[in-house]
Amino acid sequence: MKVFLLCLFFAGSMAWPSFLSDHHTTDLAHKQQTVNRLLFHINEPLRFADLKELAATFTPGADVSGCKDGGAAVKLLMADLNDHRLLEQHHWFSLFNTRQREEALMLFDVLMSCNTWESAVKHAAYFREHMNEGEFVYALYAAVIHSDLGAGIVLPPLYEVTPHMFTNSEVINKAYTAQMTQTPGKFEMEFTGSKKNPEQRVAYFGEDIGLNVHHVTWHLDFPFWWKDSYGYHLDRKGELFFWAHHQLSTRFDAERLSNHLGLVDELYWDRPIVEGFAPHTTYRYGGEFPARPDN
Ligand SMILES: [Cu+2]
Repeated sequence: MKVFLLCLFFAGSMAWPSFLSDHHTTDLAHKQQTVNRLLFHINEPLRFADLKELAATFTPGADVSGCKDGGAAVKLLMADLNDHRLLEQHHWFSLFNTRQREEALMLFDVLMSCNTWESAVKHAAYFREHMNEGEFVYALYAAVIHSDLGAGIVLPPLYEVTPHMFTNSEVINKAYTAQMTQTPGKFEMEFTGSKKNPEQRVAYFGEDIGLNVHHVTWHLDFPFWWKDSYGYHLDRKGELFFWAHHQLSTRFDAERLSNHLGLVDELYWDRPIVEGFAPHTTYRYGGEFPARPDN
């Protein structure tokens, strides 16, 4: 009987995902690995057995002992999920679409409400399989940055997770062909626009991938939608917003002057923008980023 019980115990501990049962696996390196795995091939189902199993067996809202808010946030999100009100998967996501942002922030609320790493991973694994990928990525990034549970984790640069948003469709198409024909290749990305356009001289600045990922990461550090009820105050958020963008536009002006171009034109909501822009980037699902013709 003792042997039988012992066997049961071992079988039980084997069935429980290893990264949750062993306290050693919630060290920083394993937390980092879990975040990397949650983001790996974001448009495909989870492919790591532990996370896959969690997503299939965990029912958010059923046991709210892992939630600081008594399950308020997760119940709100589950109600919309069960009523099929959430944005489908394989659909474009924009933070500036009010409803889509609302949904992403509902998940952010859930992740912020988790009182342990284990609870956060269970919720993240489940909602990765049930929510729009863009909303999931945004919520996870914001939560890793702003929750105490994410301290020390290095988020992968977004061009690795959503390369379509940083890469010209010309290169993306070549990459698909390379994949389909199993022919590895190295593809140079050109800046957008015609070389005849003088603005092309500063394309290296506006289209710099590192600078763009810095910009989006800055906005994740100081989100415009932040509320102090998330747990702390983002000190001097407006001042920092002005400072960061002033730095960017001043440096852009300096680059323009160095390339025999005038300072950047002032922007008015009610006046047309003269210089058009065709980003040549695409949504993973849902077509091309809109282009703006010259005025
Ligand atoms: Cu900005």
